[in-house]
Amino acid sequence: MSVPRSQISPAPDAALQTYPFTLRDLPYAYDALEPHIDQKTLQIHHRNHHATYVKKLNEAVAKHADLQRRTLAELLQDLEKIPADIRKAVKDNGGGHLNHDFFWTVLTPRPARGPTGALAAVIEEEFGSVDEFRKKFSDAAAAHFASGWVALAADRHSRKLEILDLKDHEVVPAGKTGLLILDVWEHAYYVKYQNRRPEFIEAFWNLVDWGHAGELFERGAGSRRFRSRATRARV
Ligand code: MN3
Repeated sequence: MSVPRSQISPAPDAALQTYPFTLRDLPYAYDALEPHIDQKTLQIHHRNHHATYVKKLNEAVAKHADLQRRTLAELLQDLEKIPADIRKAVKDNGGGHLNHDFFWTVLTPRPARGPTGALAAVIEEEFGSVDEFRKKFSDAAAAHFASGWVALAADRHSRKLEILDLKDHEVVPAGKTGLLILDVWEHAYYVKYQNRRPEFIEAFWNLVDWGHAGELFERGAGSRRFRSRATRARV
């Protein structure tokens, strides 16, 4: 099941990839997130689970040449336009590829203590405090039934932050910018934590790359509008 090293290559953000989709190397070593995420789990998660989603996505899109120039984001945005014979495969494996590619960048061996700048201001405004936000996000992750993801996203229309509960490999919908995402499939934690998902969620907070989340917010969420609202609220 494991992927030969040669098939792992640098590639653009999965959302921008077109067929054939590729598995990016992790931006850190497999043991770099110890003790919070153990080496064995991370290796299996990336080189077996994530790699399999990429492989199955490629197998599906290989059958339809007309889809091969579309980016992964485009394929997932318009699932009704995907031929019925591969729609579920694209949804599940494309979503799996996109979410994992995002998840790896949410984690870092050298985390900051918390958010700063505009993102910190908006989190404080919407949730009361960063601790309150963490508690809400953790509760959503612990309560998620069966396999899925929990994400923090900025809605570009309502200009609100939202905690999203995503089933299976549902992705952050168009119109929202994902800032954080947490994998709560059992394969993400079972080797080390078994059924103790809340311990894994606590460990996650020791690895969050808040700098990256802040950049995503600045770049993608119309943060000027968010910021002006946060500034007004403080005056
Ligand atoms: Mn996973």
